[in-house]
Amino acid sequence: MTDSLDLRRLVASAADFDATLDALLAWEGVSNDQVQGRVEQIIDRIRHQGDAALVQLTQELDRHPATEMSALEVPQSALEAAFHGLPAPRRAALEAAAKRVTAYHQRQKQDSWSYTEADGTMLGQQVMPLDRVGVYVPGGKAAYPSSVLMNALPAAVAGVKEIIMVAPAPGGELNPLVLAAAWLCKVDRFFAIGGAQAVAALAYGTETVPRVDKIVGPGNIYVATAKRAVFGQVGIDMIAGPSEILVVGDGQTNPDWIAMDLFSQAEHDEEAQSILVSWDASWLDQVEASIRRLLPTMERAEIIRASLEARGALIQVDSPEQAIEMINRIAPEHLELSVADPHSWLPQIRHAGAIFMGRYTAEAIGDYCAGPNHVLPTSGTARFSSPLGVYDFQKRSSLIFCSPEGADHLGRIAAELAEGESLTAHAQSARYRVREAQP
Ligand code: HSO
Ligand code: ZN
Repeated sequence: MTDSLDLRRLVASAADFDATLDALLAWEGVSNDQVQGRVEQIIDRIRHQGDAALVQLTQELDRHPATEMSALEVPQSALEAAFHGLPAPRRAALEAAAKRVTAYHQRQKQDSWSYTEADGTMLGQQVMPLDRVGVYVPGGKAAYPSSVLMNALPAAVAGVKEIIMVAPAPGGELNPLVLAAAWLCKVDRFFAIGGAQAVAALAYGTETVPRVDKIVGPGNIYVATAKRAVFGQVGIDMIAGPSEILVVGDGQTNPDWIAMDLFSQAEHDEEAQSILVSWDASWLDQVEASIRRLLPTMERAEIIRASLEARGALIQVDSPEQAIEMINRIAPEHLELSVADPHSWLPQIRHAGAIFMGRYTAEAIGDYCAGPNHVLPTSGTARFSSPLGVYDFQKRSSLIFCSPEGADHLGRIAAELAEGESLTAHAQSARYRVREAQP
């Protein structure tokens, strides 16, 4: 029953608060011995039997009717048809979102750089895009066209030469909005494959699926386990946990807005986490009343309720300073600062995937069309990692050019150190280019 919602209310000054919050934030992550074993078998089959295994596994696991690999590739004409088949407003919204996401990401592009020393020696860094990238798009509940844009567009902006997209097609069915988004992002090839078998095909290549250099995109436990397993053979992005939002409010925002912001992440899945923090206890009461009133009206009421009961909380703190401590401790994927002057808060916020500033900034805007990426560090990993971006599809090579003078100067230093390491070939190699050592 949605009206018997069991909502957690915590007070930060309570004696057991720290332990309660730690337990609430704990996230097991994805790992499971049984899944691990199954995934290893699948990877092995794809490595050794290529297309044949891929077709077989896709038939078995996705109930896809295809009997050969060519039937698992979605032609560009089908992507284009899906795009043109969208209702005009949906197509326009997708285009507007793609344009804004592209514009934002263009700013992230890193350029090569170098500097030249007085003796003509030059040092630098050359930045190049990855050659080929695989983008995994999940099926089922999480088949988000917005994620197609968020994963493929930064790669395109980086200049990746070839983008291969994969998405499972249960029963042979693909989400037309996903295909349309793939067309809009100019994805080079699209395969209707999924699960660990798709990850393995991308990592090792088959007769038909080209081997990629990096695999990005969210997926279920099989996909996440497979990505971990192939890491090293290829690059991977982060392994995403359930979606999270932390809203901090000063008590002046419409409580219904805040309730809906909490719902917006809770509706992703039962394990999503929505937390509200404020120093205004009566406003927390008002938001709680909004939550209770609005929840039964939601299409995904049961998922929202399960998420709020399992992992949600309304937390009363003493002060804005204590709210800031809470933010940095939680290191949320999404932080909403529903306060009068969010700009003044920024210097103190050390850990958050994305910061939504002010009463008018709904987190949902960032999920779709503001411009920044919606692939963000979850489960406290904002302590050490960043949103998916163009930089994830670029790599760097160091550049060193020695002038004859530089070779002389640096050769002496290198030779001295090489001798200290008893590496005489190193020492001699450097010394050959030292002037006085030359014949
Ligand atoms: N909020 C999700 C992304 C998303 N939302 C896709 C809607 N569609 C990432 O945490
Ligand atoms: Zn979302």
